[in-house]
Amino acid sequence: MRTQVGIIGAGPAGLMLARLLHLQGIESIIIENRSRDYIENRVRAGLIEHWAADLLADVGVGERMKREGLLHWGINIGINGDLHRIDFQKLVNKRVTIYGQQEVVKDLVARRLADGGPLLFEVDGVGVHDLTSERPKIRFTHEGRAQEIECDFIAGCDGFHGICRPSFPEGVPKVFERDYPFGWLGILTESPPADHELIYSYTDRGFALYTMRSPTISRLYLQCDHDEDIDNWSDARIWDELHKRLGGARKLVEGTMLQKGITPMRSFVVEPMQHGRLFLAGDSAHIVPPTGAKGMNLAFADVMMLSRALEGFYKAKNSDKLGGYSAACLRRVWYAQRFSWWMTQLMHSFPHETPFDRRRQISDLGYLTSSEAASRMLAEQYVGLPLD
Ligand code: RFL
Ligand code: PHB
Repeated sequence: MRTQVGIIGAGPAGLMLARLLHLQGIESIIIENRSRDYIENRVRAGLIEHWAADLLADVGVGERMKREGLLHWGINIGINGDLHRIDFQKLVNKRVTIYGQQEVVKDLVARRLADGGPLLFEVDGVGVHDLTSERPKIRFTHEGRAQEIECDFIAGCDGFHGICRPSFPEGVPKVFERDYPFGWLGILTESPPADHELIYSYTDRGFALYTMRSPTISRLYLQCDHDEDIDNWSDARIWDELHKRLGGARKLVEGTMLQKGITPMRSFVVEPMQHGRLFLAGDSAHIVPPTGAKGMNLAFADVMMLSRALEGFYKAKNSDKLGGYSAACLRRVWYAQRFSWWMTQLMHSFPHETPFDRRRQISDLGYLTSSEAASRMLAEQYVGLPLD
């Protein structure tokens, strides 16, 4: 096979890139190692920044999001049960959209198939080759047959555990990372949300987040140990802890659990995000802890940059933007890293923390929720900085 851009991974990054390229008349082939059913039902992100929701609508995949997504013009910050609202509308006149990542993926897959594909599922043994030549290649097996795609460029959109980042030559990439001594236990439940907007709840028992997917489905997270075993958490124990960390400020209605799982918390960046003709985008290049709700949004920002750079190459025969891709992405990536780290250290309890540390967090939260300047600083970053 032969194409202009070979895309590895059909997550938000790979699917959005394919759509952006299609709109510019640039060909691509997407390969994905999981099944369509698997990627369309993987429960992950839920919060879409203002510009990213506009992007989904602009590229023609926003119709269902506009119908089913929830527009939020603020969030609540709980400090040991006291709720304080941060009013995005007043502070920055922007909103965020609540709409599940798996719904975004479904909409993008449907669009891709309507565009005529190609999108190959359940590929195996993927490898990338000749990255510094003008004809990089992707080799894999599909339906039992060995395949090769000869490309002009390869987009590594294969997530944190993919094969693209490890294909950089040893010693080329620099890694910057931080692990956190806790994880998030997340549940999806058939019950109405505690509030019509999100509640980020700081408590002496640890952090909890009360979010949602619809007026009848809640998505709830509890800070837990980083090596926690989900089997130690019965449904009753999860609900008990969620009630306690909400602190009586709102009523939490219990319902059937549709899904539960534990997510580790990590900050990670690889620099540069490109090697030869391989360009990384999304989680393959960086991971943020979910406290700032930035991961999927960053994936969209990367592929916007990449599609502009590829457009420059094909339409204006200019490689400058391709050469500057990594540097252009990393500016935004580090803003999001800093914000996500800041939200995380502000909201969670840490092992070995001292009473001084707790007082400092409470004072930080008090300032954040009472100073208009501090609230605006949070709001501006939370709704998403504009794309360069
Ligand atoms: P993905 O979604 O991991 O997609 C990568 C795809 O590549 C496939 N793949 C391969 N395909 C072919 N060959 C191989 N060798 C391959 N190896 C892997 C995988 O099967 C997969 O389909 O990466 P992408 O596209 O970069 O998207 C990133 C987002 O998924 C991620 O950043 C977000 O989910 C992060 N995140 C959030 N982001 C937000 O913007 N807002 C949120 O509210 C938010 N909440 C969250 C989150 C992530 C969470 N977890 C579970 C990590 C909440 C949680 C709990
Ligand atoms: C979600 O709705 O899953 C969600 C929202 C905000 C976050 C993380 C996850 O910070």
